[in-house]
Amino acid sequence: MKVIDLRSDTVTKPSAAMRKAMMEAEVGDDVYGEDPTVNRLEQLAAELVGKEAAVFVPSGTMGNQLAIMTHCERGVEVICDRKSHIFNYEMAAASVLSGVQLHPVDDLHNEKGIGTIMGDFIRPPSPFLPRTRLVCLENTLNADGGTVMRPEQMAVVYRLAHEYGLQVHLDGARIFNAAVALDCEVTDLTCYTDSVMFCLSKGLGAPVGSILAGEKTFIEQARRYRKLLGGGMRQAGILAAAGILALNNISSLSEDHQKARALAAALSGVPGAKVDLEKVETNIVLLDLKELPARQFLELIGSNGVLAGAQSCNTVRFVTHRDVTMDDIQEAAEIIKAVLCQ
Ligand code: TLP
Repeated sequence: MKVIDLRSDTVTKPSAAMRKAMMEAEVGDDVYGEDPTVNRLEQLAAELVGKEAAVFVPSGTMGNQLAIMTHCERGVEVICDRKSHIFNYEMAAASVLSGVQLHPVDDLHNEKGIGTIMGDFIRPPSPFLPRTRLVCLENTLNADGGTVMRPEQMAVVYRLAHEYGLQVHLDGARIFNAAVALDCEVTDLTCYTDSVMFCLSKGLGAPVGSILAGEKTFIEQARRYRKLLGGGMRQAGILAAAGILALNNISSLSEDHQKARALAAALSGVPGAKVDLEKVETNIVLLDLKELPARQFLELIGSNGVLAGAQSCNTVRFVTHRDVTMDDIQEAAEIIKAVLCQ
């Protein structure tokens, strides 16, 4: 049976060109800093996001956790959005690995939240309170349906954070989706951050790998922590070669956004479910199933060849990507509608 896999953009497989580049990659021992392909990727990536330096890491999770570990000492607090990946999907790693406390904020990413981080969430000096050290933003915000934070919004957080002596880390797993959706340079967004993580392994199509970028001294320390966590990868040029090619796929992310809009449009108005078209800004579609449990719905569409993920008890997530075509999307929409109408 044909399968249309919309669980995540992480399911994208390396192209033939990537596999060839991987096979032919010039490699060395990256723990000694001697892998020319990794070095090239790190340099390209740092330039792309407008930072001094970058380090290649096995996953987005490791990139975010290295950032937290490097920015923070034990016992401090990190402000993040309640919907953020760092708070919900990283296995409490910030507490386990860095000994920090995450302080989740509702709607950190909109105007309302930007005001409240100042008023209520940055701790005043006190012998009883932890010190606030870092603000983590996420653009696009995955669990909100891939919504985009605009440069003006990021600027407000950045300026306020710096006024209070805090640093700003961006979980930019899908930052290029945000830049493409906003039709701006990625540096128009990353300039309002002290560090940024982005994933090569999602919509950009690399099989493995993410980047953490920031100031030179910050990346030097993060590199030490990468080794501490077992992320020193030796002849990683084989992976970096695919990562370099993945950087060519940035502009085509707009096609993934068109596919998401097409899916959302096809599903809008279907009985028994609701999709908020205005929130479909990038490559993620959230479908509110109202009464129907997400698990039951996923089994039904799965048995007809469409895969998606549960976002909550009654909400499912579809993620569009380069390995599904517009025809696949129309086919998936028909299957989903048939399941909802039965
Ligand atoms: N997200 C995955 C799942 O973990 C939910 C997905 O399918 O979307 N930040 C953000 C915003 C992410 O969406 C992800 C992965 C990560 C970090 C972590 O990246 P990896 O999976 O490489 O550790």
